[in-house]
Amino acid sequence: MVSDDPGRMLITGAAGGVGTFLRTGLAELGWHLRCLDLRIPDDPGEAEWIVGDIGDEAALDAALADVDVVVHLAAIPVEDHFDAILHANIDGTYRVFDAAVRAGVPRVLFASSNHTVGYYERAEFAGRRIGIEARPRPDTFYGVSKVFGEALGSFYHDRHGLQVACVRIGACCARPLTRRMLDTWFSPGDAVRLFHALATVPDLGYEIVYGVSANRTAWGDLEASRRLGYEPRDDSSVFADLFAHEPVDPDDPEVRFLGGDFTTATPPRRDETYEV
Ligand code: 15L
Repeated sequence: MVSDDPGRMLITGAAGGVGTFLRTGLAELGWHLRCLDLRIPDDPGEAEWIVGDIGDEAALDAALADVDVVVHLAAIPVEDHFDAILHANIDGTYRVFDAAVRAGVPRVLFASSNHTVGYYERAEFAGRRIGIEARPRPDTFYGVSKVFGEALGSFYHDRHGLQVACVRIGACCARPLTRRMLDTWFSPGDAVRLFHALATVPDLGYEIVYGVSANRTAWGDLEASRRLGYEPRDDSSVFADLFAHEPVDPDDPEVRFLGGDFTTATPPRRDETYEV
């Protein structure tokens, strides 16, 4: 049963794509939201907004005061040059975990990614799911930063007793945009269901879960997410016809690797900046 008042939640990176889906749906489930981002979006909703960088300790301390759970989404969401990933995703994630402990926040939900395992070949998992026991095989510096976040969460759990769930998010968008996303699609509704389940499940220890819908062709194992209360309702196969005409070349990285063309992504030059 959904509580009328599940509590107070901070979402970092709340103005971004996944952040917008989550803050809208979680507010509908009764969460009191505080949102931290570099800008206030055009559709801020009822949430309290703090404009600031996760690298700014004072902004983080203000954002984390009196919250029950943090959803940490703020990050560069694709490949970039290492220095940019180091600042936003690696150093930034450290700062969020550290501030959570400082503020006494008991639970952090970390937005990891399917790109932690992007270099596995799809053929290896034909007809079965990849579980979290498979060693990480990140496909980018971006994927490496998400492996770091998972390891950091494990450390903060063991050292400080922080409750942590790392969600290996697939493609969180209104509908799959490519054939590969038929496997990794994470519908906005299912994303809200999973994060709500992880935020409310009693006795969360340390978990890594896959964040995908109940797609017929999904390769991410949903056993852990279901055990923690996730009940996905969507399945990408209703969109399969959109891609049925496309040729399937087994040597195409999009087909060959779980991470698709992230395995061939080259970072932009150092003097180029990434625009969110
Ligand atoms: C991710 O981790 C990215 O943040 C997102 O932009 C998508 O590209 C997604 O993975 C994906 O694999 O499609």
